[in-house]
Amino acid sequence: MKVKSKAHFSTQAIHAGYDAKLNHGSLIPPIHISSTYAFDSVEQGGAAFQGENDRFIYARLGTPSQQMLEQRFAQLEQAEAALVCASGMGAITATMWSMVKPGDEVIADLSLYGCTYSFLEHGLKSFGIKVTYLNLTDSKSLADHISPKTKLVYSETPSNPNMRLIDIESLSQITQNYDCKLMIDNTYCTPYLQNPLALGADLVVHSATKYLGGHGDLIAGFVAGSQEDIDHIRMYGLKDMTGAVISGFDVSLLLRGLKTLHVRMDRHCENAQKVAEFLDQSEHVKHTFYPGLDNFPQQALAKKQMHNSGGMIAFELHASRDQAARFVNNLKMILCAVSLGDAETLIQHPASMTHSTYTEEELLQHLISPTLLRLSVGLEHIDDIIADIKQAFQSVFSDEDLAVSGLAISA
Ligand code: 4LM
Repeated sequence: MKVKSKAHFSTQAIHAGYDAKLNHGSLIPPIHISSTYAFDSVEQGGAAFQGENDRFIYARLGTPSQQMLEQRFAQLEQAEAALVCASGMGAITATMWSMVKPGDEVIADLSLYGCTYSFLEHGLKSFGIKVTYLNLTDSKSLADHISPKTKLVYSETPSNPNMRLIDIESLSQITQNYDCKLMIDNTYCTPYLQNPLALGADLVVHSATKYLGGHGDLIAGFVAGSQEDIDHIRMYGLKDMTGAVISGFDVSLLLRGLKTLHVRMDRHCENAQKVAEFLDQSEHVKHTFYPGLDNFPQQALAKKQMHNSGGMIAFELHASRDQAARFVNNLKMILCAVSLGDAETLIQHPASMTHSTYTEEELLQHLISPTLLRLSVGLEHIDDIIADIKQAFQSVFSDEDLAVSGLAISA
């Protein structure tokens, strides 16, 4: 079946870019693992290198498997083109290296995934690129700061780990007046819940390791945008600067994951809403950050730019850092692990784990609370997820602990 781009999301996720009839009727696309591709002649090979024909050349420049996945993903992200990479960091670094040169400025939001922050701080900066962190939840801060030297504005939304939202449309109204790209990390939402390009962003990146793959069995990334930008990132950032090329086997796993993205995301959202409501009402929880809660400070923006609230929750307990760690250690079904978007519910302590690339001082400057916990709500039965959290509360918040912390509730 040939799928038109106006087909529904779920139909595209299953069919776009592939025609079984052209592949011996094979329902599942073949996996291409060849590293190199033979030509009929030197002349044909030379023309391929000049971009004068569409022959495959070498797997670092693309394979039939990658091409098919990229076409499918471009449709899902409502992009002209997409590029698949060996990891989310591969996609982010291949894109950034392609877009900036010494003397340029990158403006990034304050709160970023730890390795992205580390790349900006220890990678780009050491190559003579100025990096400025602004609180981009306030788009005026961008308007006040942006200059002709600013070539890239970068943000996650929601941000990892603290669930701050960035108004993509407002930022794009500012960046479009400059020779500057707006690049959004859409990992937390996936194209099922948020479409940054339709809101005015120029480039969207993903860790496909998370919800897109969805089963914790692959590492991959995507960047999507205009054909011109993606061609440039492929031929420069990916081919020459990072070489972060995905294997054919992982392409196949990622195609399998994408087929069920819409079904999984619906359940992630449903479960996360219930877990967030439970946490929000618990006497042991100081703050719950989840866009689907009425007390979420940016709920209006969430409703404007997200189609649902997602599967990620951040929360802080009425507890010391040690007690928070004991709470995590006392969970029985929920696993203490980094990564997110898997079928399994995962919890972690960003300050010690995913965001340990920030110093203690930087965590505070970048609005990442050292006692924050991050929960990736999985696909288990909701009652089992909540029961596990309840029993861990009980084992940590014994009467004795509450008395010591001064939080004992009088009967
Ligand atoms: C984690 N995250 O948070 P690869 N962008 C965002 C991310 O959360 C991540 C990446 C990019 C976590 C990994 C351990 C918003 C990763 C980087 O890990 O390179 O696919 O993606 O737990």
